[in-house]
Amino acid sequence: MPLFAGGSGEQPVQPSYSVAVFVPGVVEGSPTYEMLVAGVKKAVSEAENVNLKVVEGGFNQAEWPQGITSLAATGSYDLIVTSNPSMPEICNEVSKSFPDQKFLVLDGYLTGNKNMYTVLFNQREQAFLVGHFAGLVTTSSMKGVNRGAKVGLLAGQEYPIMNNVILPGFELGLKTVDPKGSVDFRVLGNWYDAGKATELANSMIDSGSDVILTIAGGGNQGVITAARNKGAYVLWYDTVGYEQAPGIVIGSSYVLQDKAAYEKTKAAIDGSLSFGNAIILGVRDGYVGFDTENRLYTKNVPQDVQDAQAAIIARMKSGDLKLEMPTTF
Ligand code: RBF
Repeated sequence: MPLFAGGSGEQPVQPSYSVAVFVPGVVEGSPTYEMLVAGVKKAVSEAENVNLKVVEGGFNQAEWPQGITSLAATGSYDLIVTSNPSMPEICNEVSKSFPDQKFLVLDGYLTGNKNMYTVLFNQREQAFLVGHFAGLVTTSSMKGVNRGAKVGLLAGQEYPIMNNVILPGFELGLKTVDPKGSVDFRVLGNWYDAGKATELANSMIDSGSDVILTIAGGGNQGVITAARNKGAYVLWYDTVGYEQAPGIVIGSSYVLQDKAAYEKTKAAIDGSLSFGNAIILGVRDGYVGFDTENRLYTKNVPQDVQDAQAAIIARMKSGDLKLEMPTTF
């Protein structure tokens, strides 16, 4: 930071620590990034004299390495915080040119960089739980549910964790309920186009999906629109989403990315974060789950479906059902 900010003659307050958040995309509409920013903000607001800058990197992914480089090149930030599975590699590259820069990367995994700390969530457990619930819904007698056990998954884009962890985890959960179940997997191609998401969701519903998991950022709203028009159901993924569309968003998993962002940023500010480590947080740690408490869930989901979902969650919590998160995808 410049030592003398302003020229008013007042004694400038030198921040004791500076944090930059790089959002690879835009904050609005993406639950995972909303939680990232909220968590870091909370940690900064509780600390004394800590600076925070939030930068939106936009949807052009080719520009992200330059965005991280620009932040590191200022030399002004003690910590750069970011999130998504592509960011550890990008930060690792930038780290080679700025060997003093520290990074905290959420929703990603990388070992072997002494200046980086990564937090990965067990998305295999998360996708399994929501897939299991999709199976219960599609085989139920709930209003609007058709014969057959076809369910949808709409992804913003394809990436290794999506293709090799989330999709298979979702499918495994579904097939645990009905071995004949199938997933209609579609890709939006971006993380913002709600109009195109409505078209894709319409097509999924028309070809037999009665419940759709949407992991598409701002595109998620388009899936709600289609489901509302056609009498289908939506499953939310990163944050508890029942309030998004009561009675339509019928099930929701969550990751406590806000809590993790808060705790790890706070530790970095305190000087107690052990950079060089990569951790994985899952159901048994309390950072991944499926929300069965929300009143819109208990009101709109039939009791037998609730009971069956509660039973699988209990098996995962007790350790009876184990789904390891891979670290190579
Ligand atoms: N998720 C979002 O909600 N919004 C985004 O803009 C977004 N952009 C992503 C970009 C890349 C390159 C990758 C690999 C993932 C992105 N995700 C995004 C997905 C996010 O990291 C996470 O996997 C999902 O939110 C599921 O937890």
